[in-house]
Amino acid sequence: MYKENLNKFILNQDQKISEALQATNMLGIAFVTADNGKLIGVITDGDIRRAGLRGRSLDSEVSHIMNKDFFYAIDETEDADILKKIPKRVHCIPVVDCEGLLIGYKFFSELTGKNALITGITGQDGAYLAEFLLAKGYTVYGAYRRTSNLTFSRLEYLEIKDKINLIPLDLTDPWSVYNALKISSPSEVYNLAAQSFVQTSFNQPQLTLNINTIGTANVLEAIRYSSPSTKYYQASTSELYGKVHEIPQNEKTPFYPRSPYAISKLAAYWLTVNYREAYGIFACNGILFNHESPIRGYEFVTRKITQGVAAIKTGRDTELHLGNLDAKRDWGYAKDYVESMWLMLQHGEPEDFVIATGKTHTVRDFAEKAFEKAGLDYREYVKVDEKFYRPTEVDLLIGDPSKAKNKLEWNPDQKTTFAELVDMMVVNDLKLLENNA
Ligand code: NAP
Ligand code: F7E
Repeated sequence: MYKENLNKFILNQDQKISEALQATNMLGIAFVTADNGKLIGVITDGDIRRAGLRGRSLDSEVSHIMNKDFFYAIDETEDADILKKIPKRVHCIPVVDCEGLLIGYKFFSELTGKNALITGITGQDGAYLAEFLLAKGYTVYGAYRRTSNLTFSRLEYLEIKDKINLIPLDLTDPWSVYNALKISSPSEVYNLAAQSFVQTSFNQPQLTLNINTIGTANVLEAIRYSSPSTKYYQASTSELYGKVHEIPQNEKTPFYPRSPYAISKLAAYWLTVNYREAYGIFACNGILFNHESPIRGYEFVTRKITQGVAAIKTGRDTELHLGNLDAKRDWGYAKDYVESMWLMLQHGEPEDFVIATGKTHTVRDFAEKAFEKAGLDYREYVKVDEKFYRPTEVDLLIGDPSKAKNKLEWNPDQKTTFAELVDMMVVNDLKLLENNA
């Protein structure tokens, strides 16, 4: 019964469903995955015509999966037209393993590779990444946590709030993570949510570990059990290098974390590597150096400085209290950096990448430039206050982004410079305070 009308072809993971359908000229389709969840072929049609799998053919009985609930009519047309023609009751497609056993269902949109789930959507990077993915045509699901004073101000600032499907999620609650995956059925997950302020991690180490480490395990577990072909981005950090062993720092530089934040992110880094190696999940660490913007949180030093400059310039304040002015950071622009997150998940193999400008500046340099932009001399306004010192400091960070340059074609030399970044942030904060006069 299977020998007739046999259509053989291999569906490559990057192929669009429309191409697959054109190749088969079929009415129904089931996708076949390997043990690690990767798509390796298809079985076509409600009549159980069989597709070959990398030259091998299936021997087992598969007819039981092709019941009429998953049968639908499809033309050889563009995706949007296909979608319109699918009967309403069909929401997903059966997925079978190499033995022909049903192991789950995939949403149609998932197979077209267009759904992305971003945790930490209310944060700086979440907002810029959502803007970037929307422009690429993705359906974006943004996960936010319940707070008493919920704000989507960054999404409103970028005028994208209405374009995002918002899902409640707390990274520390495994079922909410699982549920978010179920609702969004993503082909890519960007795990950006975190307790991200280093200073706070010294006062709230357990909370930091819970969110950043256990939270990461929760996302990876949910992917492993419910959606193993979903690609995963982990927001790793230059803080892993801490007391640096090498200058500049690259993907091979040993880690020496210097705060509970960095330690929590170190475990999350290794969880990501381990799920890649143990379960074949397409999981990448982006080791991003500091990146800032006009929507950076006010507690981080760059925004604290630019807001301070604006407050002094507009007569609202007379001094700015800072901690260690000698700390050196490799600062880039957040909007440039989110592109690299996406590039990592489009790369042929899951790997880890350093993203940095390759240049470093002291906090003093930043303050000097920011005050200068407003026509002020920082030495007259900046006061050093030891309460902003950290118990253990990261003195010097400077990244070597050569691997990202070569393999992802992400080139910091074509991105926003340090001087442009400082200017942009000062101008924005001045405008905000002037408008708020
Ligand atoms: P951010 O502005 O502080 O945003 C953090 C996000 O995480 C916020 O949306 C926050 O929600 C959310 N969040 C915190 N706890 C959560 C929980 N328990 N459940 C769900 N969501 C939670 O940070 P960012 O600068 O955008 O950074 C994004 C990621 O990159 C973070 O993981 C950070 O550690 C990492 N990273 C940042 C940099 C950088 O320079 N920006 C560099 C390297 C790595 P609320 O709005 O409710 O607080
Ligand atoms: O501190 C010094 C401070 O808080 C930068 C996070 O996004 O980037 C960020 O972590 C430097 C430190 O960022 C003040 O001691 C001086 O040396 O802006 P920050 P961070 O700690 O580098 C990494 C890559 C992340 O992953 C994190 O999530 O500035 N500093 N005076 C000060 N810092 C603050 N916040 N406030 C001061 O008054």
